[in-house]
Amino acid sequence: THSYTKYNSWDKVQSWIASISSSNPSLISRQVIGKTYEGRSMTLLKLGKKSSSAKPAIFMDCGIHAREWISPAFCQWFVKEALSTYGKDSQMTSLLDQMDVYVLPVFNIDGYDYTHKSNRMWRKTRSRRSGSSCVGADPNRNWNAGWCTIGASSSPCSDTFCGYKPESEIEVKNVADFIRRNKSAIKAYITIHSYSQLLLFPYSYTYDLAAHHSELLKIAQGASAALRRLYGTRYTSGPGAATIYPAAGGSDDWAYDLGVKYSFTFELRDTGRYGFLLPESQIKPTCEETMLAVKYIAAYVQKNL
Ligand code: 0X9
Ligand code: ZN
Ligand code: ZN
Repeated sequence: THSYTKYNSWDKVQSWIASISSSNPSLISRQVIGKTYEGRSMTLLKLGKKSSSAKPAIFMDCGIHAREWISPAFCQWFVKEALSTYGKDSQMTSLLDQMDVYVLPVFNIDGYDYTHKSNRMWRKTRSRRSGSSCVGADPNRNWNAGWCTIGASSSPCSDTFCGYKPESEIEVKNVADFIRRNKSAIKAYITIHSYSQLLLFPYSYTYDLAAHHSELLKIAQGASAALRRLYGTRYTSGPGAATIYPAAGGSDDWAYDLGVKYSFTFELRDTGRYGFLLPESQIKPTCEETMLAVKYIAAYVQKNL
């Protein structure tokens, strides 16, 4: 059975998606944006009060990397909190009245399933191609943003394989197509990874500063401060290249260059003691503190529509 304080298997997340979206039709709806390489449906949740006019939106995905289990746990937590605090928390109420929040609970479903059944440390997709016995590409090196120029590998066996071409991974193409189709509505892109306790923004494919560098830094620092207030967890904010490492083909840089100005990558807990194997006892505190940072960003975006 599904639990917000456990790492749920894909089967459990899938039935949770079905039940939560039918439980509250006035605040949540779902749409399939395509299938994964292995044929699983990628279901996107849309949170927000229905409106007669077009609403601006925030897009958030979790689970780009298969082994980063705290990430899908956060997306599930976010959906639960949004639904249960709408009408009680003034910020959440105003956010969902004015904007839609798209949540993709698990981006790399095939990889996530594989980490539950075969190899806990798998990172990539599970695509195959004739000519190589190695499986998968890194779905955070496969976007068309300085693709495969730095911090990515053209070797199919590498964990940071950039793929055969930009958007060669069907999961990346499905999400990129959705964001392109809804480009005029989408004002912010948030992607959740682990671990290292960082709040990153463009660029990662170059050391050049983004045109909106100082505004993005200010937002990231404000969000990190809000997060820290709950349990004292320290985050570092900055552009990807200088803060973690240069790495091209990432979703954050792609969304930013498409015109989504507020583009952020979270690297959740911890700083390496447990790494990807973050104990389930840390799901609740991690999600509670991360909510504060995501809500900080959402409030900023809302104020600056
Ligand atoms: O390397 C990554 O894709 C991310 N770190 S992780 O340990 N979760 O794999 C950082 C992504 C930062 N953004 C870009 N490189 N575009
Ligand atoms: Zn468990
Ligand atoms: Zn990651």
